[in-house]
Amino acid sequence: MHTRDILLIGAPVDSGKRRRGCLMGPDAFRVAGLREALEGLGHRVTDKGNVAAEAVDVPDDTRLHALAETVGWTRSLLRAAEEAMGQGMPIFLGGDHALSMGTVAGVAAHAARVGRPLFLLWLDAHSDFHTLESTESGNLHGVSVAYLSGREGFGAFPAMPAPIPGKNVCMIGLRSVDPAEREALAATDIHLVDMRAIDENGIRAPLAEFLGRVDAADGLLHVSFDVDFLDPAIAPAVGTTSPGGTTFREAHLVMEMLFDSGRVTSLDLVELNPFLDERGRTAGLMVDLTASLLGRRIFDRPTRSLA
Ligand code: HAR
Ligand code: MN
Ligand code: MN
Ligand code: MN
Repeated sequence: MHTRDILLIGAPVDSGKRRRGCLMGPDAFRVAGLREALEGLGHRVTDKGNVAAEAVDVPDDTRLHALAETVGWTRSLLRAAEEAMGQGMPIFLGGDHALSMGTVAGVAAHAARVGRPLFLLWLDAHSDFHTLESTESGNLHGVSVAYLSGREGFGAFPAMPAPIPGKNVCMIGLRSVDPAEREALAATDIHLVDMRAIDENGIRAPLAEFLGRVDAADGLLHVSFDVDFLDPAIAPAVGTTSPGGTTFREAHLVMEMLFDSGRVTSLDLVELNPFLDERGRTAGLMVDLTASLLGRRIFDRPTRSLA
């Protein structure tokens, strides 16, 4: 199997919403044995410790929760991600989904510098496609994809180095999309795979189609994995649960297909709130899913059937 240089980078971002606890995520992933699981698959793993938010001089905004702190995280993670891309495959241990503004922006800067197109796979119940104007909650974990797509109105944030075109973005697992997000998404060519499409046609076909396009373009692929992609019955440790999520096997199949594609060059693990977990079960599941993404499998295909 192809051995990879993997960098674990803690991003204890807790500013993207009001309910606290995601700052404990990086250590929960460590305690759940992420490094050991990946080393067991033959990879070289370096734990770089945690990044800290840059101090910034941005006035807070009463409509938006913790704007200045989130801008500070975006700046520091942008630099950390761009640097890490030159060293191996970074896995960003969140932290809430606001962290992806920094990590994906840094990955995009790297992709632009090496002249490769960047693709983004967003595994999430939510589309996170609000702007600073359209958000009703004021929670900035709900604006990340809009920022990364280069939408207007992110004044206090660093300019998105290389906005990702909609045709290079695929969202899978959607089941909670606000009206303003729905309207804005309709004007893009982002690939939208909601839970109904998964119920009717399965999760394999749309992912295979997207991975085919990544391949054809010889692209880099960033995967942003929000814990609420999973059904809350199997992954309770998340602040914004939404019923009707993906099953244990659907999620593992996605990870196994991503491994087979050989395309994933960076990964976010976000929205784990260990304060809400049941004896480490959600953290453990996320570690197992990450292991599937990095080569753990039941058998080498194909298996013999009884037919
Ligand atoms: N759309 C809602 C809002 O803006 C909920 C966003 C929740 N986002 C996450 N990450 N939990 O996907 O508040
Ligand atoms: Mn999200
Ligand atoms: Mn680089
Ligand atoms: Mn979500």
